[in-house]
Amino acid sequence: MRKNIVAGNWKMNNDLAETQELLSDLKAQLVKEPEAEVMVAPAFTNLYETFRALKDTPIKVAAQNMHQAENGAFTGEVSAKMLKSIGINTVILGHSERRAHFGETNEILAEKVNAALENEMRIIFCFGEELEDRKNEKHFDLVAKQLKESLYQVSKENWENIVLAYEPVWAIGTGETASPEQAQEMHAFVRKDIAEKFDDKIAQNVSILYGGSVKPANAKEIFAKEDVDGGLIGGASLKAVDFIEIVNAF
Ligand code: G2H
Repeated sequence: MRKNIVAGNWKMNNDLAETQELLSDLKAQLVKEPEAEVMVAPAFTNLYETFRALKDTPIKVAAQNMHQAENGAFTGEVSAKMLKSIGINTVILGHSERRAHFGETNEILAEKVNAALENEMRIIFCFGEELEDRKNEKHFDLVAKQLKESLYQVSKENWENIVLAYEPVWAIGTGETASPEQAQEMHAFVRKDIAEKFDDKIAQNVSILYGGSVKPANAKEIFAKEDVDGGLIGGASLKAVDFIEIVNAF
């Protein structure tokens, strides 16, 4: 059975003191054992502090990105080995902001996926179309291409370390959300594509999260859809009360 997951993507927000405040709010407000697996992804500078603070809680910690090389002359970058050395075993890859602002192509992402898996890391792999693609009814083709070029080299055994996150670019940080039906339609398409390329068991077991302006007011309705197994939450994960309400939508 696939897992329900709620992951907070804190993006480039919060300095150390602000992170500590958010962490103590999260710990205070997570009063009941969550039904879903819960994760947060802070900026690199706050990763170790977050890992340390959440060690005895059910909340796991992920990085927002990593470089594909083990080490070397890559100024400003962080490797899988470095992340693992501070206890971080999960990484978000392919977020649309990395694709748009930092030139991450499907090919680069395939290298990052391979590097993460070689280092026995779990991946939250983001994909999704832009508004133009949807207007031109190219959204299914575009998503199929993203998955094929970055992810379909993964061996069957490694699929247990992959979590998918469908994030239509037009719904990110815009207040605009895909309707639960639009999310369900794409998630079902992705599951079918994986079943055709790999097998039905892999397709049924992979968790597919929805991301893009999820908030307490819409989480329940989105998570209720059959093929939606949780959310990747940006803006609404920066306030503990909102994030925990979203976690409790399961
Ligand atoms: C999409 C999402 C989290 P937000 O980027 O990855 O952010 O919830 O702010 O749209």
